[in-house]
Amino acid sequence: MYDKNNVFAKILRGEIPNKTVYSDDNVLAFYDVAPRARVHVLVIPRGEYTDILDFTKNASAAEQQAFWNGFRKTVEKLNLDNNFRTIANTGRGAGQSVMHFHIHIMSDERFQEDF
Ligand code: DGP
Repeated sequence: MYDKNNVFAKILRGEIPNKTVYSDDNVLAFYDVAPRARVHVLVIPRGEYTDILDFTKNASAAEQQAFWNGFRKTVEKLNLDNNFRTIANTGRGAGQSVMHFHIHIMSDERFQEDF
């Protein structure tokens, strides 16, 4: 069940401010409030999906295509020189704390050294 009061739903409604990187009719990308890399951005669909499984099962093909277009445009705007990591935590057991589907984009020079 999607909770309309999760923080990303509030961000989408403009009830919580965000530092936007990219926005269109289907997608919002904004800086993570607690960055764990030099660049740490979250990309979310505007539709109400709890996680990547919900999104890939229930979003229309058009929504899914629009999401990945927004994802790519976000990466291009960030000028990461094709060096970045994507993470989609799924389920509380894997560390998902906000139950609105989101992809982390993280980039940091120290990623060369570790996993
Ligand atoms: P996850 O653990 O995968 O569910 O990631 C949720 C991320 O959301 C976490 O890195 C912190 C970030 N976050 C939580 N609340 C806010 C907020 O109000 N604003 C922003 N910009 N990020 C938030």
